[in-house]
Amino acid sequence: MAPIFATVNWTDGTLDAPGMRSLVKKLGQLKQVFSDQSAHAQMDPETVVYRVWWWEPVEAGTEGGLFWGTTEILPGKVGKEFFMTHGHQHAIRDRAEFYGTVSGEGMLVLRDENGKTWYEPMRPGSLHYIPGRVAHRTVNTGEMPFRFIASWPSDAGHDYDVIATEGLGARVIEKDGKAVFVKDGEQ
Ligand code: M6P
Ligand code: ZN
Repeated sequence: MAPIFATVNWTDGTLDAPGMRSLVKKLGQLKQVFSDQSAHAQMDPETVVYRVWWWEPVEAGTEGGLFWGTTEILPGKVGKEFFMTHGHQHAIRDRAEFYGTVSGEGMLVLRDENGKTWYEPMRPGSLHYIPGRVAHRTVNTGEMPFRFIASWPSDAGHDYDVIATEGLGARVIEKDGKAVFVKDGEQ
């Protein structure tokens, strides 16, 4: 087998890998995920919220393989709600994932299949194990770009339906200059 070679810059998370893929998510594509629809309507839909660069050393769907990626969420808010990823659970439900923070500050919001919602603070160096069957989303709670590395199984897939129908059961908003995790139904 030919050697598979890629490099990651551990200081800023940038990745250089063969056939690297990338995506950009703009505000216009994230209308449903933010709660303040009127604030969203007043913002430029072309505003970049986050970018992902990732490496697929094996074909998507391969059982037993792994992917590796860097995500950057820009600083910003829609109303009082901080910029965040769409959020997903894995199409193959029992697949787990690692997140490791490179720079900036954020929160990892998690929701299990029983509807229990919680979060883990993300700071440079923090490492997060996301178990299977747990939906997840990341939020930039700081004033700088927030970057983290992720590694997930190549057959995990993404299921965005849970976010569209039920959300994650909590939101991260700014209150008195601080990022606060507020469960649905709480003030
Ligand atoms: C991380 C990984 C990716 C995911 C990305 C953005 O890099 O979990 O699999 O695609 O975050 O998250 P989302 O797919 O929810 O927009
Ligand atoms: Zn995932």
